[in-house]
Amino acid sequence: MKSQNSQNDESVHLIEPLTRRRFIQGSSALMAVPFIASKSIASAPENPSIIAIKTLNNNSDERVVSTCSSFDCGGKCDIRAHVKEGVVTRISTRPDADLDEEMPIMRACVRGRSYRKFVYHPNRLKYPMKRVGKRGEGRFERISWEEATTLIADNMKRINDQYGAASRFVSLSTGVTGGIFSGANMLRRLFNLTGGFLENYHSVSNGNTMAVTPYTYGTSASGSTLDTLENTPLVILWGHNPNETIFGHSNHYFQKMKKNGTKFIVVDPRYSDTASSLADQWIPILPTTDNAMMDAMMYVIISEGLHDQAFIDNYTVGFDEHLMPEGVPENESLVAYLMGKKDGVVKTPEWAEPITKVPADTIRQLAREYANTKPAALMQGWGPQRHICGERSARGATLLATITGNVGVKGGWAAGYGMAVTPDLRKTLAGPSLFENKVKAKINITNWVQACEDKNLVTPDNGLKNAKKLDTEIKMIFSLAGNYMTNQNPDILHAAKVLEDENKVEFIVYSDLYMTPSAKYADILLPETSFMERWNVGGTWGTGNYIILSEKVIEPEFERRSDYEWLREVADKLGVGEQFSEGRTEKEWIEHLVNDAHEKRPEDGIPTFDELLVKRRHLLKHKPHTGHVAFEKNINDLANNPFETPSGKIEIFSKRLYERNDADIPALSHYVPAIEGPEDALVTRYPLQLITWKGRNRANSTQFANPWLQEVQRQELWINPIDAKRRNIEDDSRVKVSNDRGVTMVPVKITQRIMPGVVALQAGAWWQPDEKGIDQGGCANVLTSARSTAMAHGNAHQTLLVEVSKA
Ligand SMILES: Nc1nc2c(c(=O)[nH]1)N[C@H]1C(S)=C(S)[C@@H](COP(=O)(O)OP(=O)(O)OC[C@H]3O[C@@H](n4cnc5c(=O)[nH]c(N)nc54)[C@H](O)[C@@H]3O)O[C@H]1N2
Ligand SMILES: Nc1nc2c(c(=O)[nH]1)N[C@H]1C(S)=C(S)[C@@H](COP(=O)(O)OP(=O)(O)OC[C@H]3O[C@@H](n4cnc5c(=O)[nH]c(N)nc54)[C@H](O)[C@@H]3O)O[C@H]1N2
Ligand code: SF4
Ligand SMILES: [Mo]
Repeated sequence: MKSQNSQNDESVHLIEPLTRRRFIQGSSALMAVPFIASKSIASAPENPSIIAIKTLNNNSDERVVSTCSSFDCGGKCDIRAHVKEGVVTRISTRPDADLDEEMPIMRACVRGRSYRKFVYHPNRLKYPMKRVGKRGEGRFERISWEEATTLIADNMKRINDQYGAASRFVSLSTGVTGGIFSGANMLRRLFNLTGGFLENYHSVSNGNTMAVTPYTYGTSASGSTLDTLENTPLVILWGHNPNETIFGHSNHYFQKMKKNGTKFIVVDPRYSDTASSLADQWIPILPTTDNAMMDAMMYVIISEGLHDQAFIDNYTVGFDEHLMPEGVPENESLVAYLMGKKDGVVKTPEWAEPITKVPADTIRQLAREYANTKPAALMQGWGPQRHICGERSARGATLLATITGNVGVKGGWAAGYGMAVTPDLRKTLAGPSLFENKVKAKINITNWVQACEDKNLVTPDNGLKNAKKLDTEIKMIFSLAGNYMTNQNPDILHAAKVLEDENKVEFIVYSDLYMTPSAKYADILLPETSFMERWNVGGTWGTGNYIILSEKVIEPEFERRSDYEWLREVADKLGVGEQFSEGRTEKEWIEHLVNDAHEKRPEDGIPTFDELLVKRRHLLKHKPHTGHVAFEKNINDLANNPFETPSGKIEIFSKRLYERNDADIPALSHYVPAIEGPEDALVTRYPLQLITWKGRNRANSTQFANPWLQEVQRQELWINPIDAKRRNIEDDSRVKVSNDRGVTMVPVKITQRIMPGVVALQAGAWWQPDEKGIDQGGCANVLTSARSTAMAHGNAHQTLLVEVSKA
């Protein structure tokens, strides 16, 4: 292990006071950020060079602490924090000596390498604060923790008494979801101890595909462990960019496969980093038209006899008239649809070409290649399912995998949701400790603004579960480690307007490390510790197979406290302190949760806390380690292992969806033009489709303010040279991107990496409204729509039309 802290590494910035001062005063990137309140209140009194002096004085030996972050970042890496005299001076990552063939490399990405700047940023919140201006203005004053926790406890009680427990809401917060312990979950526990709260469901990340994949396979766990792809000759990455999204370390496996000769094809409107590093072929496609290409591919495969008839006969329903479920009239099968038996339209590549802008010959070639290569893996990312038609495209690919016999076969891939059966440790470890919620009604996360606005806007038809109506509006919001009240939510301007009205939501508590755009809507703003200042256990994404200790590295500075710590005080004030904490510190809770899972679920191979801490160097594999092929059991012995669908088979045609009779979620997944897609009449006013992607320099909006990461990739609008020329737009100039919902101003990058007709912004840039309310930060969510998907009622951030003009 290296222990030398060389002069030329990144810590130079920290130990050289001049550089540091220059960075604080002169960084234009930071100046652009709305730090109105934090400038004077949160940062001013402290001398930022304290850290610098501490670092300069040190002669003592360096300590290297193994840890990991708890962000929802796609991975979970082995981070080594180099600590001298209580200060992190450098970050390194998993050394060669620790590599393990059965595991991904888990080396820090560029964000991980920059964690130190996230933790030691002068603009980090330092003290609890209380709003003084109008809500949303961002004016705060410093208060004591005693005042903060008293105000919180009093309001929790008052609002409960006045409006009922269902008026209390926990906002989406993924900032601390990669760990088994989080403030948001402990808040749920406290709410449940004092009457309950309004829970939400639906993952904004993957909820649409999670909801629809079971209509094909009976379950959403359609993924295999990635090691099983080792000898796969062909991988099609469909709207999938693991080079940037990490995605359970997929890229680790893909790069190895690439070296061994696997061919990669990427279908994406953008020439993504994954396309540039992996792809033998890039197929650009207009967003929301994926199903048209899938339909045409299936047409080619079936009309040329390349489908796997034996597989179809044995394992599926709905392929043709012989394989239809009872009680469905003629011409509803897949073959009937593709041959145009009902609508007279044969779904040829020539039919799909003008819709998708993919040349017919390319569609034909891809269809033949996919069907002729055995096995082949068509793997979907989640960008396409975050569209209004996301349920259709997620299920569409499962039909392609099915008719080519790539399901349940080593080296194939079932498409759809794509995570393996690996238990989600983050949930299962935290789950049992939450107590029962007495409020049974649940809203979809997409309903939260409506539920603040007017309780009657939320109905069973648009997402309400377990109740016919809501009894009350949301009157109190806690957001602990999320930026979803504004920034990450679609149609920000509408959400902000609702939040500004203090007669609607009466009390908002927000904890973060930074004065984010959502923080400005807080009534009480709390400075949380970072993952380096507390204990946790990180769990990797669903294709991974390990948990990793997130060891506390440094002591918190200023008045920063973990959410759990202040929640304990609130619990005391509400008279439930002992039940809430059971006398445990945060670390003791984590020990308890891990040891409990170790005892109660021996089949998962979860270690004890001690093993994690000492014996096996902070990191442990759990089952299934490797070798899991989704649906292999069902395919090997269907009689004893039927699929969990009503028919017990793979459902190409879903009778359940047929009976639902909703044109937006048809029984056979197929192309339906999307609202605000390229066939919408709105294109006459807003001719460009805008998509967002998850870029390498932040996890959603987390680390947006990290100056090192701002240098990695600036926020800019990608536009094709053809579209730029039509608008007389010059490279690097500022442009205005607009639609009826909002406007954002951003520099432009003219590039062939985006296809004509489509523009793209990286997701997660901070919303930075100027005096006139016009965003100057290139934040896509001032433009996105809060429309929700047909069945899951899920978010559809990706589907929208805009126009771009010179600023
Ligand atoms: N670096 C980084 N990694 C992350 C995150 C991050 O913010 N930054 N966030 C994490 C989180 S929370 C999540 S949920 C995952 C998300 O992972 P994904 O949802 O898979 O990531 P996205 O970038 O949204 O989408 C993947 C690709 O889909 C493409 N795409 C968009 N629309 C369409 C379409 O209509 N058709 C096709 N074929 N392609 C389309 C985009 O151009 C993009 O390259 O990533 C995780 N990993
Ligand atoms: N246009 C568009 N919008 C999207 C998406 C998209 O692709 N396009 N993706 C969607 C998806 S998949 C997701 S998951 C959501 C994510 O939306 P959010 O859940 O809001 O995630 P972040 O934006 O990362 O915000 C997390 C916040 O937690 C803070 N934080 C980090 N660590 C800590 C900590 O230890 N304690 C506390 N208290 N705070 C901490 C960070 O500073 C950050 O402000 O966004 C969604 N929004
Ligand atoms: S941000 Fe995620 S992927 Fe990057 S180093 Fe941290 S844990 Fe790993
Ligand atoms: Mo996500």
